[in-house]
Amino acid sequence: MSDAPATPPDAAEVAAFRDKVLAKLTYSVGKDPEHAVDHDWFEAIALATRDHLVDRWMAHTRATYAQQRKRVYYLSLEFLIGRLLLDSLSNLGLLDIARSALHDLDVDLERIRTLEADAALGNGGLGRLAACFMESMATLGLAAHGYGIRYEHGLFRQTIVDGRQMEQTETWLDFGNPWEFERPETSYLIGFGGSVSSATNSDGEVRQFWHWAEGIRANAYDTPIAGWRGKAVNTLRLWRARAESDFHLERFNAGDHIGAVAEEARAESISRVLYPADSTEAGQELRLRQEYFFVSASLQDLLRRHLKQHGEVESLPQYAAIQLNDTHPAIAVAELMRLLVDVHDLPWERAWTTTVATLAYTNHTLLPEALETWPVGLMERLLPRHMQIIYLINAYHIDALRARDLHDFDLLRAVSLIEEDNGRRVRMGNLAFLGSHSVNGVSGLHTELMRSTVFSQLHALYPERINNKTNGITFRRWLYQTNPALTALLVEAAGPQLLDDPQQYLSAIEAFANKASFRKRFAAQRRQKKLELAQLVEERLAISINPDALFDVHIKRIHEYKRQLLNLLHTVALYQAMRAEPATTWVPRVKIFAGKAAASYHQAKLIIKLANDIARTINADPTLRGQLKLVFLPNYNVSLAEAIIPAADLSEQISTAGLEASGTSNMKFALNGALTIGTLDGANVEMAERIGQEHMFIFGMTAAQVQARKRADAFSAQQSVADSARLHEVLQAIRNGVFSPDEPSRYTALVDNLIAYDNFFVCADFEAYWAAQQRVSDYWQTPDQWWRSAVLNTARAGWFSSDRTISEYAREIWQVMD
Ligand code: 26V
Repeated sequence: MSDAPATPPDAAEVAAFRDKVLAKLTYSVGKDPEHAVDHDWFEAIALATRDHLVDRWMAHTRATYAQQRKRVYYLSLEFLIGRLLLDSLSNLGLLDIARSALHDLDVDLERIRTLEADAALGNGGLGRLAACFMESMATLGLAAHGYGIRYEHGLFRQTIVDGRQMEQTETWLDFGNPWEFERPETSYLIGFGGSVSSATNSDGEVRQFWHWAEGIRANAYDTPIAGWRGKAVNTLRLWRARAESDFHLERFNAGDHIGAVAEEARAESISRVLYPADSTEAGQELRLRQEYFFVSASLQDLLRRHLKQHGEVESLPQYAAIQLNDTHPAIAVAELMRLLVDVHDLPWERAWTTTVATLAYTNHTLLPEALETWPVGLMERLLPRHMQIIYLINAYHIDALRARDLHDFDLLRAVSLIEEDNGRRVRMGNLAFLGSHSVNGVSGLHTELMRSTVFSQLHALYPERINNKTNGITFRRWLYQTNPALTALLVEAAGPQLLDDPQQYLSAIEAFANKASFRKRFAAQRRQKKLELAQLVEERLAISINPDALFDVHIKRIHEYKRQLLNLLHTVALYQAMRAEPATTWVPRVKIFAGKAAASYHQAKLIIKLANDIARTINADPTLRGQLKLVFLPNYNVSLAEAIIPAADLSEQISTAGLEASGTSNMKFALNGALTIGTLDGANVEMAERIGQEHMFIFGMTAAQVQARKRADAFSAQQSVADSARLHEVLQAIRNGVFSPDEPSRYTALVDNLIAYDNFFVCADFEAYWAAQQRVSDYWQTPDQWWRSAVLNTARAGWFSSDRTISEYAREIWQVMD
C-alpha cells in the first residue's frame, strides 16, 4: 500500500484521527507514547477506527428498527475473516487519513497492520465465503446479522518440520481482540440431555416438556462489519460457552471444588476450538454440541428481537430470513419447531409453515464423507425433544407422500430423514431440505449435480426448491486492499466510479487490453508484486526465486480431489525433461504451493511431505540452472493468500470434475489478472463462459465423463500408465525413492494405490494436463498475448463479485431487495 493518494487528506481530519489514536493509547491501552511498543499502537489505532464504526453501526441499527425492515440472519459455524484493520479503514474511507496521521506520529501503518492476528474461524472456502458475504451484505445496505461461535482457538497453525506438517494451537485472542464488544447482558441458557414428559392442558391439548439435565450459557460478543463507504455497519454476533454460574456455585459451596471446575471446563469446551477437518471426523458429540449450542442461542436471540418489535411469532417470515450455511446449523429446523410449538404455543401445522417460510439452506459439497449424519442414539441422548420432533416431521412427510399415492419403497427410503443402512442415523441434508423453502448450490454445475445426484428424489418431489447462487468474492478485500497499485491503474483507466460499481465499470478495462502501453504497466505492476513475494519466500524459506519466472500457484486445503498430486507429477515430469535436455532453454517456472491438511488425513499429509521432498531435490539440482523451483509456504491463511494471489501468473484449479462445488480462489486470481489452468469444474465453468476459454487453459475429463467412467468401474490407471511413457517414468521415480533417498519406500504404497485405483483420475488426466501446461509455456513466450489475456481476465471478472451473489440471494430467497 505505497501509492500516494490522488488528493491529500483533509488536515483537520488527519489531526483529529491522530489525537484520537493518542487518546486511545493513553486511556484505553494505558501506555505513554514514549514507551509504546508496536502492538500498543496497533491496539490504539484499531480502537480509534472502531469509534468511527460505532457511530454508523448505531445509525444503521436504529434505522432498521424504525423502518421495520426485514432482517437477514446468516448462520454459520465458520467465519474466516482474516485481519480487519485495513478492511475497516478502507471501507470507512479513512485509509489515507490514518496513514498521514500515523506518519506524523512516526508510526508505519504497513508494519503495524501485520501485527493483527488473523481471525481464522474457518477451514477454507465455506468460511471465507461467509466473511465475504458479511462484507457484501453491509455494502448493499441490508440489515444482516452473522451468527457463529467465538472459538478461543481458530484453525491450527501449520509448521513444516523435516518436510512434514505439524499442527500447533492457534491463539488469536492472546493479545485481546480490539474489534469485539462483549455483551454480558445478552446471554441464553442452552439445554442438553435429560428427558421429555407430556401433559394434557385444560383444553385437552397434549404438550411436551423437555427437562434438560445440563444447562450451558451462551454469551454474545459483537463485531461491527462495515460495508463500502461505510454505508451500513452490520453485526457479527459470536457466542461463547460458559458454565451456568448458579449451578457451578452450588457444587463449589458444597465443597466439590474439583467437580465444579471440571464442570466449568466441560461447558466451556463447546467454544474452545474450531473443528479442523472439512470432510472427515463428522459424527462426534462435541461437534453436535457446538452445532446445537450456537443454533439455539441464535434462534432465541432473533425470536426475542422479533417479539419485542412485532409482538407475536407467526409474522417471523415477513421480518426475518434465516440462511443455513451448509448442514452445520440444520438442527435449526427442529429447534425452531421446538421454540414455536413448546415455548410459543403454536399448533404444529402453523409452526411448520412458519419454519419453512423462514429458513433457507445452502449446500457446499457433494462429497459423501462430508454429508452430515448423526447417530440416532446420540441425538436421543443429547437432544431428546429434537429427536421426537424429527421423527414427527418424518412421519408427516412420509404420510404426505403416501397421500399423493407414492408408495415406492426405494423412494421413501431415499427421502426419509432417517438412514437405516449403517446403524440408524439422522440425515441433516434431508432435514435442511425439508425444513427450508429454498435449497441452493454454489455454482451452475454443482446445482445441476445436486438435482441429479444426492437430492434427486427430493428434487422430484419439490421441483421448485433447488436453485443456484454462484459464489462470489468481495472486491474490496481481494482487489482494493490486496492490490492497491493495480486498483490505482484500473481507476486511472476506467475512472473512480470503478470503485463503487466494479461490476459495471471493470468491463471498460477491456478496451485497454489491446493497448501495449497499458499491458506494459499491468505487467510492471505484477512484477512488483512478484518481487515482494520473492522477498517473503526468501525470508521464510531461504529459497531464492526468479521474479521473471512464471509463478505457477496452487493454494487451498490439501485434498485428494483438489489434485495437488497431479501438479506434483507435472513438476517431476518437467524436472525429468529438463534433466534430459540440459542445454535447452526452458520457460523458467516457480511452482508455489500452500495449504493445510486435516490432522487425521494421512494421504493429504503424505502429499505435503512429497511436495517438500521434491522441493529439496530439485531446488538443489544445479543442472536446472534455476529454471525450476518448488516452494511450499507454511501456514496458509487469509493474510498469506493476500500476499500470494496478486503475484501469481498461473492459477491452478484442477479438481476432479464434479467434485469442487464452486471454488472461490479461482475468482480471486482471475480478478488480479492471473490465467487459470483448470478443469470444467465448479465455477471454472462459468469463468470460462464469461472470460472466454481462449483466455484460460481448460483441460481434462468433464463431470459427465468422470461419472461414466465411475459407472463402467474402469478405475485402474494401468491403461493410462501404459499409454504414457512420461507418466510411467514419473511414477517410477517417485516409487523408487528418487525424492526420498532417506526412506526409499516412502511413496511405494501411494504410487501402487494410484495405479490400482486412481480414484480421483489423476493418471487419467495426466497427459491432458501435461499438454495444457505446454500451452501455458508456449503462451508465456508471447507476452503480448499473455498480458492481453491477463487484462481481459481482470476486465471480465466483474460478475464474480459477492455483491452480485448477495443481490441474488436478497431478491430471490430473502425478499429484502426489489
Ligand atoms: C464439513 C465438515 C464435516 C465435519 C467436520 C467439520 C466440517 C467442516 C466443513 C465441512 C464442509 C466443507 C464444505 C466446504 O467447505 N465446501 C466448499 O465451499 C466453498 C464455498 O461454497 C466452495 O467454493 C468449495 O468448492 C467447497 O469445497
